[in-house]
This record gives sequence, C-alpha cells and structure tokens, in this order.
Amino acid sequence: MTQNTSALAAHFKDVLPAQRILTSAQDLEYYGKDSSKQFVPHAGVILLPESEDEVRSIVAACRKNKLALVPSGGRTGYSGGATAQNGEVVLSLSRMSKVLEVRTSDQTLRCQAGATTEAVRQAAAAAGLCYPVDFASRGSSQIGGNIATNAGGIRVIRYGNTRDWVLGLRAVSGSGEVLNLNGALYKNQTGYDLRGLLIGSEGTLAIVTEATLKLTTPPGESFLALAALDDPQRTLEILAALRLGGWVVNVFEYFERDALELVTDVQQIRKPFRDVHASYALVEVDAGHKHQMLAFQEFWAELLGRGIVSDVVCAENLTQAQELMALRERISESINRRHVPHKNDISVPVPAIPEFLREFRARYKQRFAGYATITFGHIGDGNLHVNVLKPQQQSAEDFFACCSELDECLFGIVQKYSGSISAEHGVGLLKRNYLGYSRSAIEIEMMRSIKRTFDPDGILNPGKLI
Ligand code: 2HG
Ligand code: ZN
Repeated sequence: MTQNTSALAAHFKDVLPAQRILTSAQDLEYYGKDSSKQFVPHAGVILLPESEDEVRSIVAACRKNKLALVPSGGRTGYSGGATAQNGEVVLSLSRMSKVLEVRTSDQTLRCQAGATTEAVRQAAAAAGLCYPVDFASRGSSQIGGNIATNAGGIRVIRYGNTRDWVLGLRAVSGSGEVLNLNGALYKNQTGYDLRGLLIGSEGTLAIVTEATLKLTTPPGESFLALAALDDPQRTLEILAALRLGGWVVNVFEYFERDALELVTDVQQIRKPFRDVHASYALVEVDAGHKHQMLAFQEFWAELLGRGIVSDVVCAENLTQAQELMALRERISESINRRHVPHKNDISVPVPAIPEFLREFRARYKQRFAGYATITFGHIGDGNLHVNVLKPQQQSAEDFFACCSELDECLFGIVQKYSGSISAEHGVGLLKRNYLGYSRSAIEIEMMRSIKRTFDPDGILNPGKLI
C-alpha cells in the first residue's frame, strides 16, 4: 500500500467499514480498469458502498477533499470510461446488486445499479417477462454501467438501446444531491428530461444508484440463419427483402472472413460453410404469426436464386442456433484472447454502410497496409466495430501511439458520412480527443456547462468524455 493510498483511505474511515475500503495492489488493479487493454490502471483506493446513503457520503467526502472519483460497474467497457489512471478514488457499485422489485401490472423492474444484466433478465423471466437489452457480456455488465453508456447490443434493431428501457433513475450528482428522476412514470411531461441526460453521460454528471426499467413480454419462437455474402451492399438488399416480406427482424449482424476464421479457431466451433466467403450476415427473425420454418427457408432460397447471398445455413435446432450465434457473440472475446486490439465502434446511417466500408477499406489498404483489422458489428443499426490488431513485432506503446493516425483517417470518413465515432461503447478516455468529429463546438460547450451544473467541482470521472 503506497502512502498515497493510505492517505486516501483515511478520508473514508468514517464513511465505510475498513473491509469495504480496498487498498491492495491486486484490488487497485482489478477494480481500477475496464476491459480495454490500452490504458494502464493506477487507482488510489477502492470503495465498496452498500447503500445510496454511503454513495452520498463518499461523494461528499470527495467534494470536501477535492478528490477525483471514478464510478465503476462491471468494467466490461472498451473505452476506458471506468479506468482510473491518476490515483483516483474508485467507487464500485458491485455491492449494490439487488433486484428490488418486479411488477407485472405495469411491467417494471426496480434494481440497484450494480445488478448484472443477466440478473435483471433472469428476474424478469421469473415473472414471465423480459428485459430485452442483451449483450455477450450479460454475466458481468451491470445496469448502472449500461445506463452510463446507453449500452446497445445485438437486439437494438428490434428493441432499441438501454435508453428506451429506463423509466426512472435514482442518482447522486457530483454536487452530492440525491436525484430521484421520473420514478416509474410512463408519462411525465414536466420539463427537461434529466433522466435522459444522465443516460449515456458516462459517470461524469452523477452516479446512478438505482433504476426502474421497463419490461416486455418474452419473445416467441424465432428463426436464425447465417448467410454468406460477397459484397456488403447485399446486407441492405437482405434487410429490405426481410422487411418487405413482413419479417420482424430481431438480430441483423455482420462479420468478415477474418472474424469467422478467428472465432472458429479460438473457440473451436466448426465452420458453418465449406467455402470461405468475404463476409457474413447473421439474421434472427421473429417466427411471429408465420410459425413455419419452411417460409423462412424459402425466403433464403429465393435470395440464393437471385444471387444476393452466396450460401446460407438455417439453424434447425437450439444447439445449432447457439452455435451460429456464438460465431458473432464471441468475436470480441476471441480477439482479446489472441491479440492486442485497438477498438473502434463507429456508426453511419444504415444506407451508407456499403459505401463507407468500401472507402474505409481502400484508405486503410493504401495508408496502413501493415495493420490488420477485424470488422464486425450491428450492421442493421449502422454500427460497426473496427478492431485494429497490434502487429507482433511492434511494442504496445508504439502501436497505441500510432493508432491516433489510423483513427483520424477512420473518423474523417465517419464524419463525411455524418456518422458517430462512438456508437455504443462511449467516449471515455479512448475517443475523448476526437469528439469534434461527431459533435459541434457549441454542443461540446453546452455539454461542459451541463457538467458544471451537475458536478461544480469536476470530481466525477475527470478526463473522460469531455
Ligand atoms: C460486440 O458487439 C461488443 O461484440 C464488443 O460491442 C465489440 O470488441 C468489440 O470491438
Ligand atoms: Zn457491439
């Protein structure tokens, strides 16, 4: 324990019992970072509050002593939003993980911010309902973190982002006020939506302590297919055909050849096609009123006949469906296991995707041929993850330093197509210097003044987002 750490810990001795003030090097490292491999953690002390009152007291102590505070959830993010780099106090919500109430009358669930996505989904399911926002990191991602980043995932095309499912929030602002925003109201038109402002604010305005989430009826039967394509333009044609055919699309995901090669190799999943194709679309539709697999198969047979897809496999049972889904869901984990990636998470309007991809590929090939990229993502939402892989012979330090040039090139193209430099992972430390590619100077200034209102001393997640 460094002197610095013990001095920091002393500020909280009247706020938390000693066993919930963590100071070991191991804990500082574990709680001090998210899933990004890019930032070196250096946390000062870790605090584990168990109530909103304790959160409030921690904020008050930080404010009084001018200490920077990093709110921390499941730390599954990739933008460094929950990384402490400068000896900050880290407030982990992991001890506030209770699902407090599930109500079937208005289909709502109230939980503490540290409840995992999985726990929320299970509690909803136990009441015959569904919390539909879902991601591969469901076992560790926490609702508070999902709210802080307005997390999306693979079913956004059907159900929207976290924002669409948050009815009410309780939070402690950087000024130490307890905010109770919108309760469980479906309708409330009484001025500015402060709840909406906190969603996606990456812990820079307030620390979310509790949320009331909307639930829905569980999805019925669904059909899943993986299609092989030779040109991303085909994804738009498939999407249009699905919608024209009246299919309700639950999942419309994309990945390229290198992603498939990697995930099948790392996860030891068998290859879905004999031949290698340029790219793939994973499509799940609601069986809905159609209830026949045959109609789904005929849909794909027609696209095959018209040359829109080069090959297709429809899952015929649950195991097959899980295997196909894993091909997409486990890409990120496979990249992280095999490589040191630099992550990008961009979006452009859906119709611009093929043109964007063509331009991005051509520019990277011309300028950055030594850097391999793996591109995959939620193409139905216009959202792609471009992972740049560290070449083996380059040091991590040099690699991450070079990435700014690669990013500027990518973001220039994103800007040209009126896109976003961060579609779902948030800005954090990773994209902070590039905000101007997606937001105007006046917007950034307004964000800064909002930040000053909620957090006058700038103690909450300083250096992140803005
Ligand atoms: C996904 O869609 C996640 O799998 C992670 O958002 C993306 O690792 C990534 O770049
Ligand atoms: Zn994603």
